[in-house]
Amino acid sequence: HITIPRDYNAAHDLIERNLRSGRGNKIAVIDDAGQYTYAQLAERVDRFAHALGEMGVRMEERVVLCLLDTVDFPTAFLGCIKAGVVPVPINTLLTASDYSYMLRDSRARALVVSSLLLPAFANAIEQSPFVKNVVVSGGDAGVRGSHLDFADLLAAPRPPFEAAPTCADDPCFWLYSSGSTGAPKGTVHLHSSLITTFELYARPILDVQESDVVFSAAKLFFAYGLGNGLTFPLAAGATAVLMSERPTPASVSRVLRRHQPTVYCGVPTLYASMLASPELPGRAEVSIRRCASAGEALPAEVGKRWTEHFGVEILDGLGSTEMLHIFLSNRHGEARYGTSGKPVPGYELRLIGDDGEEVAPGEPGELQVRGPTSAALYWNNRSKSRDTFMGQWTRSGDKYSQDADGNFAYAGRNDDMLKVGGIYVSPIEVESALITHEAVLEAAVVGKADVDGLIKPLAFVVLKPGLRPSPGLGDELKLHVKSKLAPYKYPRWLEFVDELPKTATGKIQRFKLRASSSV
Ligand code: 3SK
Repeated sequence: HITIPRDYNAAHDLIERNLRSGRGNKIAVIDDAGQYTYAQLAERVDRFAHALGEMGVRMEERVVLCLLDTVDFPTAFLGCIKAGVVPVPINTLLTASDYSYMLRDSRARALVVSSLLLPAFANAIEQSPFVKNVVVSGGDAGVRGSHLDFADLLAAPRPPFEAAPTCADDPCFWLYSSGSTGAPKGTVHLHSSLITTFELYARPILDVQESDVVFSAAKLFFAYGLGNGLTFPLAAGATAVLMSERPTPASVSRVLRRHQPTVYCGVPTLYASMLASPELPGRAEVSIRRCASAGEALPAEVGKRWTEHFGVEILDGLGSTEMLHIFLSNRHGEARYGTSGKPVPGYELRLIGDDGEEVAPGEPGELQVRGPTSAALYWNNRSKSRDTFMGQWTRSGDKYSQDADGNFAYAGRNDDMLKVGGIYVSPIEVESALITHEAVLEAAVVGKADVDGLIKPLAFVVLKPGLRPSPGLGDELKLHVKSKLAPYKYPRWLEFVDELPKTATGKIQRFKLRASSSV
């Protein structure tokens, strides 16, 4: 049972517990450019909180953060929270139109953005009636006229910043969550939730300790990465390693060798590609003692091969943006590969069938979860909030079954969403991008497992009358999707068909396409 006082500020807690425990001189964060002690991080957070006030950003207003993983992320995220301002970290891989939507939907008063990502915001900033300040991180001399430079904001000494008088149930930060239809939903999380994910999952299950060096290949803008790479190390008084680069076998292996993390958090696609890579470090070259995986179900073979190589199990688990972090997980010393393990104590799970009742033992059903870290609501979306947050229970959208030993195994999605490299992809969004190509009459997208058993998009395309399929056209269509959407969403395979299977009412029968694939 976790007791959090009513008057509570999450950023103040995550920093202050370390200063109080004499960890001021301990390294809190290592990034590509340097390292920062807990005292330095505290100072940066306070200076950023002061700067928000000077920009005219007030308590409860939102600030969008589109930041690569450097020390500026925890600085801005915690600085906002300490000031009672609500940070909204967003995916750094999205398109200009996604960003336009998020700036308008959140009504963010300010945007904090990495200089490399700024060009994608040009129109979004201009079109937003709400954004008053743009702060650019890592901008060197490139920060333009009215934009502010992150480093300049932190340059001058300031007095300690007194944390805003927030309470445990106040909105603390948002994360955007996507569904198969409709725009992404701003998922509103409360101050009590960050530390609760540490107390329920990271301390007892992942076993994060003060002596650990923690590295998350999943980025901080994901709920999974935010916990692994920021909340957990700070809550434990450990050291977080941040890497701004895209996680690839080469970049991750470099971090494992250079910084010797003891806790490593990845996603199945990356575990699989590392195992196939010549860059994979040998067991004696690394110090990992705990590994976690989430984002999509970990294929059993990938888990077994990793354990054979490093002598460390991967603790595969399931979480969600709505529940903030992992609520179902394997345990150290008893990982059951091919399953997501058992409920994390503090969370309750149930499997619901189509009739609305709990399913019989062994049968698949929709996984619903009850626990203290559930988000409060989706911003400005009453109907989807009511559909997902049903009082005490939150719907996961995933189908699971439970075996006789109590382990839960993934059995597919309730909707048509795909998880690609741990990130949700809506097939409808990919289809919509395909049909903007002049050659395409209709398209349907489903998930297909690759050689490692990991899901990637497969597109079925009907061409306009008179056009002939060719490999060249297939490649062109893949490139076309890449140019319209975040690149990870493009179809890895494409099949030309004469028509799509449909119901009498015109709905695409995706299950028939899944069964019919010839690639
Ligand atoms: O995808 C997951 O399993 C996950 C885990 C932790 C936090 C958020 C998510 C979506």
